[in-house]
Amino acid sequence: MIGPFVALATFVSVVHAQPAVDLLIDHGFPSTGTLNLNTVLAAVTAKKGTFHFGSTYDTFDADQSWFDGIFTTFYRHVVAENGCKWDATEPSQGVSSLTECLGAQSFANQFSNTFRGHNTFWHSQTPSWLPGSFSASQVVGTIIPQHVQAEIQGMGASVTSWDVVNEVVGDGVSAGMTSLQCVQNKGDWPTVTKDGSGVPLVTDLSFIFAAFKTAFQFAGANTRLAVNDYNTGGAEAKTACVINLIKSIQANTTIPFNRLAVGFQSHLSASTGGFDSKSALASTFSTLSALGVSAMITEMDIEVNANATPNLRYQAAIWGDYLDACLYASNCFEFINWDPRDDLSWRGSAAAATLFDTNGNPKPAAYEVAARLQNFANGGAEPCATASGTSVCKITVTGSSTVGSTTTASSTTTSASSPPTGCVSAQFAQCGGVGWTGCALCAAGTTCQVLNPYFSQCLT
Ligand code: 9MR
Repeated sequence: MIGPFVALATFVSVVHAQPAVDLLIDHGFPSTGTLNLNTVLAAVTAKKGTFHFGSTYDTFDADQSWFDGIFTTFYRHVVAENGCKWDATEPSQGVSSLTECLGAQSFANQFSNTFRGHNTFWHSQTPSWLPGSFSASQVVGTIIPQHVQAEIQGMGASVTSWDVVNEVVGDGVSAGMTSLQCVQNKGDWPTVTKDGSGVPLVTDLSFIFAAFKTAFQFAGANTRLAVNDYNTGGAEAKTACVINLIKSIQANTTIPFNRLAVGFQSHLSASTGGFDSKSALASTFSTLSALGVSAMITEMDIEVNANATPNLRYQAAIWGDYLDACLYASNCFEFINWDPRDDLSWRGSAAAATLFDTNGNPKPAAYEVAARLQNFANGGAEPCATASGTSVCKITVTGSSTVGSTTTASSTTTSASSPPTGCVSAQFAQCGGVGWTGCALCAAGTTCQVLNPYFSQCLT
């Protein structure tokens, strides 16, 4: 987890030894070669009803051909890294300018990706005409509703979710604070005249309610409306704040809980205290589920202390645990990785914080993510919390799940359980792939053809 975001954030990296970890890629799931998630993501979507896995894109990103490829085969959901923020979308008061935001959405459409919106309100990346220039009643009554309406209407009903408010909770919050105290603790516009000024402006939560009311009025019927924040997910006081804030929003806007969501940004570090445990995430997601509220991982990246194999394996374990927390939760349908490769990351190349290296090649975390998706799609048991290290978690892959017999950390199982004999798969049915335990024989006139390591199909 990292500290508050400022334009040029500096980070204090504390060097911690990372534990040895056990991964699915140690147990028969591919750890080399080309990755194509299309089949497995379709299978995950079929199981969960809906599921979106993606990354950031802006129209001004360089290396377009790499983006074209990776958003065709791996990331299948787009969020504009910057193009939908207030400075881009309303550069002059009352003038809606959605060129960059629409450009990112059009890129998504071009490659049959889905698209999510980030964001309609943030104290940062505001246009220069805004903070410090208006009264509380102008901000709440006019400025915010106009902006939210123009952006959400302009982007259309297909947007899967909107970060209606981004980073409105303070970093110095403590247990037991009210939603208002949580938000006032932030000390940024518009609860003060401008960021850090200390002079009160909006003295209640009306600016947040105004944003949500407008979003609800103009968003698509299936679009989830989120409170998005960092250093949240587990038992932190800040997590309690976002949950309480969701309850306040529901109570004051009458937006149904099932249209609301909490976005857990998840800017993490692969070091002790740099991330939440899977059980803590599961507990938080379950609290939200009991309300009917969705949970989403919205900006995942993980800084490593060194770009070396043990660190990258630790990174893979944390990524895998966060993904499993989402996959196995009944209310988590979006998982977004912030920046698609290391040299494009806002955390800098040296942080090696993404799934792909500076040459655009998949890192261990990318293979592990593919494996977790496949394990889930196959109906495999949920792996234990791998980031807690091998002294606590050795993955057990049972015969009834996906990749063969029970294993320990030191053993490797590379093949599926023996497929049943005597059964035949019809044309177009699956007949093999990592973890496949069904029929391996194909109907007459078809043969079992390998489409990717995870999926072989009976084809003519
Ligand atoms: O990744 C974004 C970077 O390109 C921008 O310069 C920065 C400006 O503050 O915002 C980054 O994205 C942030 C996101 O919008 C909100 N959560 C924190 C992200 C990283 O700072």
